[in-house]
Amino acid sequence: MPEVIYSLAGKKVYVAGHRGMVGSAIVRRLATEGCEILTASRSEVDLTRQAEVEAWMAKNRPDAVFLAAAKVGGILANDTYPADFLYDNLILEANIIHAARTVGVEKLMFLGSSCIYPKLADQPIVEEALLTGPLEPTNEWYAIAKIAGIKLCQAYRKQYGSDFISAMPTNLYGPGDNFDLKSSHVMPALIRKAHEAKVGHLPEITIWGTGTPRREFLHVDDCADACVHLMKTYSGDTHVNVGSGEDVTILELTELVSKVVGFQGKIVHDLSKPDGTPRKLMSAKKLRSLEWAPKIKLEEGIASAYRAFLDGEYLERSQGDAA
Ligand code: GFB
Repeated sequence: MPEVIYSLAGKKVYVAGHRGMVGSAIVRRLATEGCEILTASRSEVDLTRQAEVEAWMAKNRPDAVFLAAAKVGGILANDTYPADFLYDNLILEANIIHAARTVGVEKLMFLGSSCIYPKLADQPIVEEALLTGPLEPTNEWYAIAKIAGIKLCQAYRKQYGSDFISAMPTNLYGPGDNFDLKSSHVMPALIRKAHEAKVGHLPEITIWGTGTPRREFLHVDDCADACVHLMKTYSGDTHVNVGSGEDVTILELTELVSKVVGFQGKIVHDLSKPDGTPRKLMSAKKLRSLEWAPKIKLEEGIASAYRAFLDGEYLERSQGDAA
């Protein structure tokens, strides 16, 4: 473990987006840090309303903030609701980051996404590849909002000396995921499709696109562990990639999910749906140099996500919600 430069013990730590998959995993992970965890429901504070965010922050005065609130969704939701993905994410991150500086938050972590990188970036993608080429069109709206979040942290660090850092997780999955087939990411969609085909004795499942795109997956509990680790041990201008360092094709993933779920039928393709970016494997070098590595292997993680699905521990949303 590298030197702890910011201990969370005894601190008031606000997790924005605590009902989402990532925020709830961070709340679970923080339980052993000896801190007081602050959360706020949507009825208490609407994060898209500046005055409400400022009033809540002034009243509660957190010492540290994990900014895990976001409008999120899979490839189709991103492509269908560009205004929501751009506006909601820009406004909520600007509100929280600005208010955090105003009330003197000591440390803030902004969470982004691997889609911030150029569509055709060299693989594995290093942090320095940011803003070196055009984005993937299906999610450029979300990506622009997330790039703005990184820039806000850098700008407040430069102008005010605020210790605001950014982490960029890869494609995440796990308990608390969105299993709505129109708006979800690929992992929960495949778990649901394979399960429903198995119990319904259907001969096949349909996946979107060609199955050739490659994606990197990380269990959300590993992601939360990495975020807490970075919060305690990292301070710097540059965002940090948070991934597993390994990727698979969507077809390989479908086969693995089918194996875990116990579905033995055929896999067919809906080619009217987009493939998205061909590959986005992030370099794990920076995070490894900070002495963090994931613990949950893909097959084991899928099994735990499937158990959570069977237990009904999932959120179903119409267009995606807090990350
Ligand atoms: O996870 P996903 O929706 O998002 O899709 P992205 C990944 C790949 O899986 C794409 C394919 O090539 C999809 O075409 N796929 C196959 C499916 N079957 C399905 C299915 O039933 N549902 C879904 N959703 N996909 C998102 C971005 O990109 O990743 C966000 O749009 C964000 O902005 C997120 O960055 C992490 O990996 O393509």
